[in-house]
Amino acid sequence: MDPEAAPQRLQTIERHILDQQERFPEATGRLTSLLYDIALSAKLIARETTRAGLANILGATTGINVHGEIQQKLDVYADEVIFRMNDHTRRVCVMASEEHDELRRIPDHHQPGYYVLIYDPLDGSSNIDVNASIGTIFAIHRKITPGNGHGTEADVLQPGTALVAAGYVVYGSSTMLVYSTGAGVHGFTLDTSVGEFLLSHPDIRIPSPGKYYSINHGYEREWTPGIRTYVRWCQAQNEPDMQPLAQRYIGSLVADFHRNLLRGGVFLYPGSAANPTGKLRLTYEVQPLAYIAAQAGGYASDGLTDILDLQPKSLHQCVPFFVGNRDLVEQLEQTLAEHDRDALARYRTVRDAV
Ligand code: P6P
Repeated sequence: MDPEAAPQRLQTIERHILDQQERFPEATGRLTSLLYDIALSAKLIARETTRAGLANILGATTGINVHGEIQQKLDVYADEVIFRMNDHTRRVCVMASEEHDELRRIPDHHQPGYYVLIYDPLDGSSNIDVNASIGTIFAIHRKITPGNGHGTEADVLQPGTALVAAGYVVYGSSTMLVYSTGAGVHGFTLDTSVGEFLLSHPDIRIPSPGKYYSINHGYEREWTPGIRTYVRWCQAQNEPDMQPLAQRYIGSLVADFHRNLLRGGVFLYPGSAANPTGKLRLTYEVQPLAYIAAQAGGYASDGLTDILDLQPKSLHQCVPFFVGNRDLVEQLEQTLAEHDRDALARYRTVRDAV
C-alpha cells in the first residue's frame, strides 16, 4: 500500500463526525459528542454480541418488556449501556427506549442537556440465539419545550422532519454503524484490531433499480388485496418483460433494511385486518430508518403518508412500514389506493384518532 495514501483512507467515525460538524457553523460540538457516545456504546454492545455464546449472556431473562416480549439478556445489557453512556454527559434532556414503557429521565444529580435520544437498543433480539444479525437503532431530536430542565413527552413525540440525526448499528459478519446528520448517509465498519469504526461506505445512495422485496410470507393469508397484488407485481407474475425482484427476509429489521439500502429494494411490514397498524414502532424503529432512507435517495411510507411527516401520538405507537427505492414504495402506495380503499380508511381512522 502506498504509505502516502494510507492516512487519507483511514477515516475514523470521530474524524468524520467532526468534519460533518464543521459544515454546520452553528454546531457547538454537543451533537458531535453525543454521536461519539453512541459509537462507543455500539463498540461495547458489539463486544458482547460477538461473545454472547461464551459469556453466559445468551438467552432470555425472566423479564418481560412493555410489548409483552421476553427480554433477552443482551437486550437488557444494550439498553443499560446506551442509557449509562448518555445519562450524565449534559447533552441529553430525556431518553426513550423500546425496552421501557415510560420515558427514561436523566438522574436528578445530573444536568439535563439539549438533545433527545430515542433508541431501540437491540432490535431483532429473538435472533440472538441463532446467530442472525441484530441491530441498534437511534434517533436524535432537539429539545423543543422551553427551559433547560428535563425533557418531556412533547420533546420525544416529534415528526421525522424534525430529526437532527439518526442511524443504526448492524451486528453481523462485521459490525457497521450507519448514520446521517442530514448531509447524506455514511457507513463505518468496526475494525476490532484497533477498536475504531472506519469509514467504509461514504455517501450511501440506494441503488436503482432495486433488487429485493422483503416481507414475511408466513402472514400471506392476512394480507389485504393490495399487498397481495403488489407482491405478485414484485414477482412479475403478470409482467413478462419485468425482471422479478428476489425475495429476502431475515426477520431482523436492521439487517433487512441494511441489505436493501446497499443493494436496492423494498421492505414491507403491513398492517392486517386484526392489527391495522402493524408491529413496528414509529419513534425508535420506523422514523430513524425512514430518515436514513430519505437521506440515501429512498422513501418510506405507512401506505398513506411519508413517514417523516407523521406526528407521533404515543411513544410505542405502531405504523405499517414500507421503505426502500422511491419508485417501488410509490408503486405500492398506488396499488394500495387502488385495491385497499376500505382498509386504508380504517387505518387512517385509527392512526389519526387523537
Ligand atoms: P415477524 C424483530 O422482532 C422485529 O421487531 C423486527 O426486527 C423484524 O423486522 C420484525 O420483528 C419481524 O417480525 O412478524 O416477521 O417475525
